[in-house]
Amino acid sequence: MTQHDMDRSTHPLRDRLASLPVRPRPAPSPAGEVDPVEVERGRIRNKAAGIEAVAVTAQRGVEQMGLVRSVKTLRIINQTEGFDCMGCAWPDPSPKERSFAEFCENGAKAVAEEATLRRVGRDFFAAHDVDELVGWSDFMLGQQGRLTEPMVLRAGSTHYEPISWADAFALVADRLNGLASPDEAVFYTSGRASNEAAFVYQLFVRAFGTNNLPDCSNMCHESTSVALAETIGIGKGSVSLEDIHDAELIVIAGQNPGTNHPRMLSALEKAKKKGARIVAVNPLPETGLRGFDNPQTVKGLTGVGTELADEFMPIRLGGDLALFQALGALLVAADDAGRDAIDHEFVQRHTEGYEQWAQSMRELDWDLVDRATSLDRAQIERVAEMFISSRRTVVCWAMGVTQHRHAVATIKEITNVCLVQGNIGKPGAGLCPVRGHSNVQGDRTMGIWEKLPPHFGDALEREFGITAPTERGHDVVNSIRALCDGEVKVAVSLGGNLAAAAPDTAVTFAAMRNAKLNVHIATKLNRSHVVVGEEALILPTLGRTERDVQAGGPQGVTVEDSMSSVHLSHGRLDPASAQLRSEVSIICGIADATLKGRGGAEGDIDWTAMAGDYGVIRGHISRVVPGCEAYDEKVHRPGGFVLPHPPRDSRTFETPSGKAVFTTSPLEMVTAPEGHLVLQSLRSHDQFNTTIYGHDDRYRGLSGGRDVVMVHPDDLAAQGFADGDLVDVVAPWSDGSVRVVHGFRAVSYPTTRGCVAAYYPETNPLVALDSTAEGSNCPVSKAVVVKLVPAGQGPRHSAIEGLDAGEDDWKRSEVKPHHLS
Ligand SMILES: Nc1nc2c(c(=O)[nH]1)N[C@H]1C(S)=C(S)[C@@H](COP(=O)(O)OP(=O)(O)OC[C@H]3O[C@@H](n4cnc5c(=O)[nH]c(N)nc54)[C@H](O)[C@@H]3O)O[C@H]1N2
Ligand SMILES: Nc1nc2c(c(=O)[nH]1)N[C@H]1C(S)=C(S)[C@@H](COP(=O)(O)OP(=O)(O)OC[C@H]3O[C@@H](n4cnc5c(=O)[nH]c(N)nc54)[C@H](O)[C@@H]3O)O[C@H]1N2
Ligand SMILES: [Mo]
Repeated sequence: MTQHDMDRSTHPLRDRLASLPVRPRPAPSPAGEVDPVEVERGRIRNKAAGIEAVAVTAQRGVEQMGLVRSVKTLRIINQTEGFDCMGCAWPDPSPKERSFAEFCENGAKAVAEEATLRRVGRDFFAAHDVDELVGWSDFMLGQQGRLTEPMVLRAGSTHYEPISWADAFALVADRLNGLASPDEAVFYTSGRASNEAAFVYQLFVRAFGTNNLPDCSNMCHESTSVALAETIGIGKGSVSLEDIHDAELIVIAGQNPGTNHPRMLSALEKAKKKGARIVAVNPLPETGLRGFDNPQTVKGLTGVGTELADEFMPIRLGGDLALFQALGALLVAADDAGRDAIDHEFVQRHTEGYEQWAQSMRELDWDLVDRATSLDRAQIERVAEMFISSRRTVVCWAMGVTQHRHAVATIKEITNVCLVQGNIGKPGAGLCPVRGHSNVQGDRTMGIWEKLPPHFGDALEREFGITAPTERGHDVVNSIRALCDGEVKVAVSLGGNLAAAAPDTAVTFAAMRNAKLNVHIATKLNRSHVVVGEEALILPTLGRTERDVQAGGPQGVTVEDSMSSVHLSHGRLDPASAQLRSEVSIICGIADATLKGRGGAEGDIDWTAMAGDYGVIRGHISRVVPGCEAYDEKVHRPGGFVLPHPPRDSRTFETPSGKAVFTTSPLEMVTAPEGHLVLQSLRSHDQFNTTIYGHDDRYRGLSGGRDVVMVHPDDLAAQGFADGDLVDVVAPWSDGSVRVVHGFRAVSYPTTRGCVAAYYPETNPLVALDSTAEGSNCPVSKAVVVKLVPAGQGPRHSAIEGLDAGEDDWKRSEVKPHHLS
């Protein structure tokens, strides 16, 4: 076996690609020669945040926004009268408990990227053709600043040129209405879109006639949504911020909060001070998991912070399923031995399937556990004792759990372990999937989903008189497949950067270039805007920091955080350009142009009224979206409101049997043949997904570049490499294809043996499109079997049969932007 199984669909990737037209590759840009990075090594930090974080916040703010604007902007992040930080989905404390500065270093960087004073105008597009821009790094593209006016790339043209809004809408309408079927278009959403934008978008798409609504969630927490819906009847986490504060035991598996959810550290610190114990499960000793210097306290600023994790479990990639089975087995064994380890009353009243699960736990193969986790058995036993002695346990997880082939099974096992101790629907306990994008959960609540729930479709039909499509639409991976196949011809994106965020870069690029029309509603230039087919549009939009004034006056939008709390967000800054339109207004413009000529109910939808006053949209939301009754009134309450969550609120489980479900899953793990390693792709401290803020992964002590692979010193030695050697990273797949990225700096790093780490999106070319999680179709971004070979000795190109695949498409050249000194 060269790679653990790919999805053996009846239509494998190689057949699919054979039909793609071979397009000429763009010529390398003059700056396209990539110099290998010289990574500077610093100390791996013991503690997150502290005074250094304050300094970086100030520096990045001033670089992008200037001093006055920085102060003005940072002051209103996450305040009730200000805007919701777009840095992550971690909840805000209640209005009373909010500090003056309710944001973190990385939230401030996210804001600075949007509120930047840099601009991309028509001169920029006249000076640089699309093929040149493909060769620019993500960092370079993003650093150009905010988009300022609608731009079109006409068929056969090499440069984007200005277009009026009316002509842009007419063009989209014409191409959409010219399709043989509405299913020939896909409509992607990234999780920054507001609830109002998401609602009108999905309404338009369904009125148009398709459920092709892929979203970033398909690459993110989809495994969570699937596993929780099946076991507890709702695909969302069950804890509030207070539950974190009140927990006795908090487990953090597959998550790097110090970088990706820094405000979570304040909550952990609070819990810790109240006596909670914290267990971190991670192949990497991530900085925030160890200690925290709260920059909002004097102690924190002077470095007298809090030690966070009591146990750090250096697990092997993909080992969490085995770990949670082991914990379950130890709980069952303790109960069998007469100890008080299981909440039998809860199990009996509220669950089904316990006996079968408990029996499978008794039969657990401990040798497999050892191999799958590479953890010390004594440590697993210590942690099991922590579970037994805790009456209130919270388990948190993120991408280290969701982006594996057996992710759904792993999350079901986490659920089993919570259910067996009754750790759900009581204070201080529960399941805590930590979402990524600041409104990714809200977008799903508003109906952004390729699987339209029947009750939601019925409600749309009642409210608008339309006939909602019933077939399942395309998720992200299937959208890319359908684009390759030529079945989908128009790709619209509400935010995001699908071409860079999706797996299998060469395949994804080919898919995007096979489109007839790509439409991007975006704040900033990114790679997806230049990896396009025949025609393309860039429609520049207001960001969340900016004032949004419509016919009905100033507008606010609503968002939902990771803990189902919904609240208003008001932009306060002047728009980056007078030509910008809000997301809602752009979507309504497209919808109006596309549908208004139609007879029937979809021709009657009043898009102008919705665009003029978002209160009208909230009225529709209150009648369509479950749990959102009296929506407009409730979101205007200070701090907003919390959506219902039956398991959390009343231990009610809306499963077919009305009970929470114990599930049994076979123990799966990630194995690699001799001489191979397992690679995970993750985020540095200086990026937001595909938006690269800089090249300083400060907590990990790495700076100067991103083409880096972190390897255990013994693995480096075993493969004959020294710290700092240049390598090609080669991924052989079970269908015989080989994917490669070149010239990465191998650095010695304390990761679990056999496991290596490198940054996303630079390593997306290695992830095969068909390698997805069972049950959720989420790309397996955290387990790619690779071999490291000396730089220059790897294959020159990825060999994906049927595709003229070159790594040339993914240039990482670092050219200095003209207006940066
Ligand atoms: N500043 C900043 N904030 C962000 C983002 C950002 O890019 N920058 N992105 C946002 C988004 S969309 C998301 S989804 C979240 C992502 O938040 P995270 O999930 O924290 O993001 P990753 O960087 O992918 O980190 C995965 C973590 O899981 C660990 N891990 C990997 N594989 C395994 C495994 O098999 N088992 C275990 N136990 N651990 C594993 C990795 O070592 C790493 O610490 O953050 C959100 N917030
Ligand atoms: N290998 C690998 N791949 C991964 C992951 C991984 O860990 N490893 N993580 C996956 C995850 S968790 C996610 S969520 C996806 C992320 O996938 P996406 O959400 O598609 O990617 P982002 O980089 O967050 O999108 C950034 C772009 O959004 C646009 N934007 C920013 N703000 C706004 C706004 O307010 N409105 C609009 N309309 N546009 C805006 C800007 O143009 C910016 O360039 O990537 C996934 N891909
Ligand atoms: Mo995400």
